[in-house]
Amino acid sequence: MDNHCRVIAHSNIALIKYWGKRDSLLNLPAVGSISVTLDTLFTDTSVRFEPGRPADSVQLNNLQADEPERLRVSRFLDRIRLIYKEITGQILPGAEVITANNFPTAAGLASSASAFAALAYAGLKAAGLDLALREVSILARQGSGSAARSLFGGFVEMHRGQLPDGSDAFAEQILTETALNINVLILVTSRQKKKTGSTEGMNLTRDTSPYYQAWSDSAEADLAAMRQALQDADFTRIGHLAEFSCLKMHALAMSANPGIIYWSPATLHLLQQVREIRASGIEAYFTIDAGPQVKILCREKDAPALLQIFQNDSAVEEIIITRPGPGVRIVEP
Ligand code: 2P0
Repeated sequence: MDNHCRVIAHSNIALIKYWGKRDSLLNLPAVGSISVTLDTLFTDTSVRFEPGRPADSVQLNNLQADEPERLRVSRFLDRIRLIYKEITGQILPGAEVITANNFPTAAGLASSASAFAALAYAGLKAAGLDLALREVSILARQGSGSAARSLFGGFVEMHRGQLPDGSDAFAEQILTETALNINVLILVTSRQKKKTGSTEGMNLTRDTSPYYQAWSDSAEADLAAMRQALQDADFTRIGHLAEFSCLKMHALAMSANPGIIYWSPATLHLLQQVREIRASGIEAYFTIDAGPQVKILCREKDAPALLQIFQNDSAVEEIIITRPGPGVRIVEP
């Protein structure tokens, strides 16, 4: 067995948002989602199963991971150990995991998406298991819902699925990374860790929001509309649908009890800026994940003008320019 594998997986941002779980144990989403994989943001992860190693060790961003982080990785590797045992009848030893993000962790830049996509792919390969990407996405989903999408490049749909075992809750590519000439500008407003994690926020929303049923009931229509807009390469419709889904998700989170507010004053200021810029003729649209950063969708040709505007905005700490990026890949055998 070649017991080592190092991979890179890119982050993604949802255009049609995932929020809520139909099963917490298997981490099955209550709604499907559609995302774009981002070329600039990635996680680089190496997994080495070492005979005789009793426990997994995890290094995260050049530091020893704290115990909750180590446990989350180790529990995920246990899922790979289970698959390995089912297929080979043998036991996989402990692993050394070395992983690093090239962007701020846990500040609404979807670090868990690229992290668990990379861990799933590297872990399976290191174990010598050659699963189809659809199967890898089912595994990655169990680490983090958005991770299933990060295995694929370009525009990706995650299916909610109907089956209780989650075998139909997988992700797949809808359009390649070269299909549309768009940029996603990430306006970083804060590098602090968010207060309410996504899992916690989703569970609270499901348990307390009076709007939760309406959110679930209307998801399929949003997904169908975005699928069609992507097929038509209709940037205007893609942008409007992305803003709609983003505001709907945040309104849902705010309607939990106590309400979850991921925005800062800088976030709201930037949303208003985007709409003003749009009114002035540059087609820009916003989306926001579970954090205060604002992501702007624009046509490639408009990115320089938008950069100029936001570089001079004191609400913006940093701007990361991204475009649709590739799927997971091995960087070292
Ligand atoms: C998304 N987010 O579709 C939504 C929109 C954030 C806002 O998926 O609980 O870390 O690990 O499955 O994937 C972030 O949540 O949540 C997320 P878990 P995840 O991208």
